[in-house]
Amino acid sequence: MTATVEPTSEQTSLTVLAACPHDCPDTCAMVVTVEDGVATEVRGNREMPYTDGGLCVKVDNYLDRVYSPERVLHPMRRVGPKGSGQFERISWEDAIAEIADRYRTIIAEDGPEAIMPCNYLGTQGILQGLNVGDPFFNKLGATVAERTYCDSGACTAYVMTMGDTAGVDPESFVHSRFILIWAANIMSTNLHLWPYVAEARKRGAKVVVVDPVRTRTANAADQHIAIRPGTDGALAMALMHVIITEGLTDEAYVAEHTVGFEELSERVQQYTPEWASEETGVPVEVIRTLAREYATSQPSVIRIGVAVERHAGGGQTVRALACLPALVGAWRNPGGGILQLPLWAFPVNWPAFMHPELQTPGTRVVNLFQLGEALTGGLELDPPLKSLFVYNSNPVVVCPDQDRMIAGLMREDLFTVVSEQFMTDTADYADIVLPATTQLEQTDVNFSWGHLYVTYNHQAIEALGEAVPNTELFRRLAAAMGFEEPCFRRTDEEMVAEAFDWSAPAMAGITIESLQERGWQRLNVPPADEYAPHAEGGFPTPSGKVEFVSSVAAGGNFVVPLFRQGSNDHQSGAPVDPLPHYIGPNEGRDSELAARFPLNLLSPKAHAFINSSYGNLARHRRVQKEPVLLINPEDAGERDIEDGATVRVFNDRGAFTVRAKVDASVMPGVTVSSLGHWRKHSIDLATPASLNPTAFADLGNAPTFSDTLVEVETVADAREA
Ligand SMILES: Nc1nc2c(c(=O)[nH]1)N[C@H]1C(S)=C(S)[C@@H](COP(=O)(O)OP(=O)(O)OC[C@H]3O[C@@H](n4cnc5c(=O)[nH]c(N)nc54)[C@H](O)[C@@H]3O)O[C@H]1N2
Ligand SMILES: Nc1nc2c(c(=O)[nH]1)N[C@H]1C(S)=C(S)[C@@H](COP(=O)(O)OP(=O)(O)OC[C@H]3O[C@@H](n4cnc5c(=O)[nH]c(N)nc54)[C@H](O)[C@@H]3O)O[C@H]1N2
Ligand SMILES: [Mo]
Repeated sequence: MTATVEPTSEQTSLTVLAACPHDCPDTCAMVVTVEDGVATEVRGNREMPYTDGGLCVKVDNYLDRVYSPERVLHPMRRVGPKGSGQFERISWEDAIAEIADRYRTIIAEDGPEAIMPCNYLGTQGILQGLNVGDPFFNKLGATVAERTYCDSGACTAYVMTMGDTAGVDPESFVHSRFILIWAANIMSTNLHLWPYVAEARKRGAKVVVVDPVRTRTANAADQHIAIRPGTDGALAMALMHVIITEGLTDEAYVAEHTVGFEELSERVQQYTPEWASEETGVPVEVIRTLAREYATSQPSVIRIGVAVERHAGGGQTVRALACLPALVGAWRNPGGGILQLPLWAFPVNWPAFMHPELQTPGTRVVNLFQLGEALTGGLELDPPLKSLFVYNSNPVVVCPDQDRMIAGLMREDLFTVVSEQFMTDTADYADIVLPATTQLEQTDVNFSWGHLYVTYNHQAIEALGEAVPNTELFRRLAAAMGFEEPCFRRTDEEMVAEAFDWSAPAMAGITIESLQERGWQRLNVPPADEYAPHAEGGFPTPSGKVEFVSSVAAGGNFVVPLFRQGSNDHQSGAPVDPLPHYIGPNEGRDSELAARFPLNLLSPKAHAFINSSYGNLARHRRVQKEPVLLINPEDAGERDIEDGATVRVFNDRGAFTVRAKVDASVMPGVTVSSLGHWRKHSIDLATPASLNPTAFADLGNAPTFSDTLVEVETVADAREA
């Protein structure tokens, strides 16, 4: 297999090693066939053990994306009213000159903080991903975008408890005797983990899923525990209560490798299974049995999904879950412990990509969840925001508070630039649209947040039209702004060389050349069959132990720098109780709000989209089908909602209209409408984001998407009228 970078005219057919660009734990190794400069096939690389030649329903059809007639291929300037989608083609020179001119004027009149980037993980490689614009915006002095969409709260909680350890190698799941999948729909969102879970089951493991919804994953498991959204912390605390009061702890492991067991024992007294049952809706006996089986079936493993953090007490829930494996000594053997995101195993050279030293200390920080408020005067901002630069993200669909976001984007005095592959719901509101390449047209190197392999993505084809990679976009912008630092002139090849600390122990045996040659390489860690990273403790916390009483928590709340353009000088520092505890949902069922809005709305990931990406492509939309609202027959009956009826889902923040799907797979009190469908395809120009709150969870400024109370009513369908 050749790992060729540039197809040449003499070669008519070649294979190029690539890697999936998406924000997904699987980070698949891919092989691209290129004939006469045109990519004709994208498939999984069979040589890579973890992803094993498989792709998913999204990326199997990646060529639909690359060669879509809807690709944005040239810079464009808005000619119609904002949001009308009317643009004219302009040159790159004119686009860059216009941006630089507007920036100079805004900086002169209002200061650089009137400009703000808005980005996330449309592409997640080290070169083209989360941090690609950070040096530029840090140097510009722009408002710092705090981007805590995903796992920020869980990371804070996890680091507070166990430090930045990778946790359990997913490939050692085959050795687990008890697999507890908590708020993760693996069959849709982490497909390549499932074979390891299935193999463990074949060897006798029990698989339990904790989710308000009987998902595909829950269906495939041995047991599904339906839990009220946002009450996971109560269940986790009660599990510790049972384990400690029934003497099911691993006393020696606790004594040697943990801190604060006595305090924890005292703390969990109040969290009885009876109390937790009231809170969570899970029967008392189910809680007791789960605790006993989890503790005594060693090695046991917990796989936590990102969804566990998306409510008011999400951080403390992860704190509690992270304590459990140490309590029962699960870490002693391969396949025991917890898996959140093994990102920490990769010695990524983050400072070389974020350049935090270019940031002026004290620069204002605005969290992206508050962007709608920030753009419409709801936040007291001086200077107000005058320009937004969106790349790698589609905030209209993925950010809460959609109605205010749209109102903000409609502002005549807001200069909005969007770098995109497609005319998304956000790009429609741009003043300038810039064309971005897809993964086949760019170079990248990837860590993974779901396995322990580094992957390399060779550019397979020439860029289509005038599309450029994000790295090139920021080189052009930096040159136009006269930024002289060497980091703004680096080539992609130089960036690859800076991607990792190649001398770190985890990179032993991995060089740029070997990686380019093979396309993937496992980090230098023990084979999965022998890998028990914390059998002898050695946690990267200040004490070197699992901290039930967290010394880091005692220092207050914080956001991991990765999520904040590298800056570390804006930590909120709000005091945090150093012992795990239960925080119920903001929008709880006993609240005054619940009297008006008695149902909870979840907006989990769609099977055939990746966040809102692919939400425009015909084949993916056919697989995903039209957006629906899942509602339990009991709740539907009370509201005279029939299957297939058009319903309006609403709360004080907004409303959207969809078809109802009456479905007992969701528990009573819960409704579900997947993330990712585009606003412009909806019945009345709104998606679940119009109902989602901007409130932060308890730790790491995480979102509270699952903490959304709504009411549902039938309406006459405008489209049928
Ligand atoms: N097909 C597909 N795969 C993806 C993505 C995608 O969009 N589509 N996105 C990728 C990204 S960015 C991420 S972060 C991961 C996320 O992957 P997951 O963590 O699996 O994310 P979700 O699908 O949002 O939520 C998983 C489950 O959590 C449940 N849930 C929601 N709220 C609660 C709660 O309060 N308690 C409990 N116990 N369960 C709850 C939902 O019902 C859902 O079944 O997936 C990645 N993979
Ligand atoms: N209601 C609700 N909201 C959620 C969530 C939820 O569960 N429920 N999940 C949250 C989570 S976990 C996440 S991770 C976020 C995801 O939020 P985002 O990272 O914003 O994800 P996408 O919606 O896929 O938008 C990415 C955009 O980047 C573009 N893009 C892709 N590659 C490139 C590139 O190389 N260059 C440029 N310039 N653009 C590119 C794509 O075309 C796409 O439009 O959403 C969050 N929002
Ligand atoms: Mo995510």
